[in-house]
Amino acid sequence: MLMVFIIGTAGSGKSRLTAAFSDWLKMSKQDVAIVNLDPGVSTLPYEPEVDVRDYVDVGKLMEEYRLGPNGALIMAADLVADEIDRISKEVEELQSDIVLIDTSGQMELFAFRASGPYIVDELTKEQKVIVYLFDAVFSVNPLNYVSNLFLSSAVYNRFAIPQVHLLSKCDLLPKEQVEKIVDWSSNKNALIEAIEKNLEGTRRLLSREIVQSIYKLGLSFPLAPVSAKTNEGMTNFNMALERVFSQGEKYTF
Ligand SMILES: Nc1nc2c(ncn2[C@@H]2O[C@H](COP(=O)(O)OP(=O)(O)OP(=O)(O)O)[C@@H](O)[C@H]2O)c(=O)[nH]1
Ligand SMILES: [Mg+2]
Repeated sequence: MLMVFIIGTAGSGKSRLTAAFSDWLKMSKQDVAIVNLDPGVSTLPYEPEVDVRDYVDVGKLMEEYRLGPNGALIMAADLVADEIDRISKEVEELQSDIVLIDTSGQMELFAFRASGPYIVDELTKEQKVIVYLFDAVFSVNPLNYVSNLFLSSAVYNRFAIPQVHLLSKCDLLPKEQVEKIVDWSSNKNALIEAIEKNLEGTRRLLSREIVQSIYKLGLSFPLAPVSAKTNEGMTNFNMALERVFSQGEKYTF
């Protein structure tokens, strides 16, 4: 089994991509299952085989402990970690070739609290990959793009497992804009040029230094554009996962 954790900032398209990619894989006769790890979601665009909401009820936590939505979500993330043995048993029983795992809307709950890496470690011992989504509309501006680059490096720093980077919702941008962002992702000079041209003062300085540091660390984040609406880029997404699957832990981006 290849376990694919889909991560990205709130609203970046995780759930819809999970649904669309699962449908696409089924059409290509692949054996796929879905796990919903978002305890806070009310409706999903797919039917998950394993659903964390069967274990944790955020509404009840709010009532019982008089918590606000964010406090309840933090508590829910920790309760999911407590239930990990039972959830893991369900996941292990799936025996699908590929398991798509939709994660919390609020990325920081999954990526930056201790429970996230614990859940990823304990959920399964099968091969794992993180798919990090850059929301296309948000990434048009170099300042936002660099902030996202910084976040995806922070996610890599937390989990230290192979990571694939996608530009989600690419149907919402004109083709030239998509190409420009994809170019930033693989061509440092193009990105630095955009920073120099569009940003000023501290923002320019900080953005430039963040990019230089990321490159100095040898991290690279080539982006593959995808759309859950038009299915553009699904073949490339699948090929990126197959590369991880065949190269295992040796795979770096
Ligand atoms: N046009 C277009 N819209 C998309 C695409 N993917 C997602 N959306 C829309 O973007 C919004 C958020 O999508 P979701 O899939 O719920 O995003 P998410 O990351 O799961 O959101 P949270 O879990 O709430 O953080 C919805 O209105 C989707 O219909 C896409 O590829 N193209
Ligand atoms: Mg979602």
